[in-house]
Amino acid sequence: MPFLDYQTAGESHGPGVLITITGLPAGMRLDTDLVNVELRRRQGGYGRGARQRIERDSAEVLSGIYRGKTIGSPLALLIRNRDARLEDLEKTPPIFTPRPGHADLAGALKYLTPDCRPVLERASARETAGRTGAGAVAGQLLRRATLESGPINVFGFVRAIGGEATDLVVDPQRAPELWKARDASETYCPDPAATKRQVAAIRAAKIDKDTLGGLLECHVFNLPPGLGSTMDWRDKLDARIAFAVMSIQAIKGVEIGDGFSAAAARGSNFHDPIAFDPAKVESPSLGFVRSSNHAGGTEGGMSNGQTLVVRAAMKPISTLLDPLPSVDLRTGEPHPAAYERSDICAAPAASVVMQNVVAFEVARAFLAKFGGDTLDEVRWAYEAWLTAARKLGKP
Ligand code: EPS
Repeated sequence: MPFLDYQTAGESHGPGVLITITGLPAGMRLDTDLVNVELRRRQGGYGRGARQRIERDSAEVLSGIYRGKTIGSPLALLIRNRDARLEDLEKTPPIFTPRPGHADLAGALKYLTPDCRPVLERASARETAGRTGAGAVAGQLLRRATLESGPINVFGFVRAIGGEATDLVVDPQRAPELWKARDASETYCPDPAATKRQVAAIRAAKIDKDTLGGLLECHVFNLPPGLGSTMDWRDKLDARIAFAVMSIQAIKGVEIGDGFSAAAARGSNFHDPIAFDPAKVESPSLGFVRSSNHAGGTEGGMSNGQTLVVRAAMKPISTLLDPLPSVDLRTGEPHPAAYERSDICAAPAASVVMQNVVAFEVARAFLAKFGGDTLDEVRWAYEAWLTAARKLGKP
């Protein structure tokens, strides 16, 4: 049985972005409309540039489906680029003056070329359309495999943009309401007052010919304990999630739970006391409740039955209308960095990417524990394990 994995291919202005997912169980109905909802959400958010008015991202299924359901073979999805002009020399000129903050300089030196174009085409966040598509499929798998006992759901949103933050406390009981508020927000922040401040901050940055980053957050609800592993460092759930989130374009920091602020805490105030509530034994937490969640839902590299909380810091977009000093790679002479069409702020889009890459990592860990050739076998394995775990400690 293959292990759940995926690859993306495609350049920003090439014909499209291709996603191949391997290791999906057979018998899962794939709702491409739901994949497309995530793709379109990723294209949006206040602060996006003109490119997103050209693109109409939607996924075409190339393989892996028979009569609407997965068959266990690799699932290939194609998202076509409308702005496909990579082979048009007039429209995609070479770039010889690397932008500080982009992949341009490191990539040009790595591939021994003064033209940054080939590297930036792949480094571009266009590639995250592929990761969003893969995560949207994984999110469906998670929900379908866990429907009976409380579906695993992943909720990503924007916490702050350019320092304008919401202090919203995410209550899993209010999840549907938060979802609605996020989807009504131009910055994907489920707090209307903070949204207004964030929009104003992006507008001000645009007037100043500048760019902004932000703080993104993701919560995974109904996560059972025991996903990931403490036996091998490569299988630790928190480590895999940190890796996946850090790999999103422009992310410079990732934390789980209290993250960096844990460094200043005392153990007695930090660790989350354990209690047992028999009324919650049927929930994915198996009745083990905590009065706090500083750990962010993982202990020892495994989920612990609490909500998983991940936060990521995104740096400001590196393409600046008022470019920073750089160098012409052909001559070594000083020259302002290149400018080409870009976004002012892509934090809302990145929160969608983050939600989906986290969903993929959770699905990977879920199948590592409960995997089977068919979705039914995955469901049975999960239900059988829940039944056995609920008997723990009972005579
Ligand atoms: C990007 C530059 C812009 C963004 C792009 C990422 O593209 P373009 O140069 O075509 O205007 O729009 O992001 C996407 C295309 C996308 O779909 O997210 C960059 O330099 O990284």
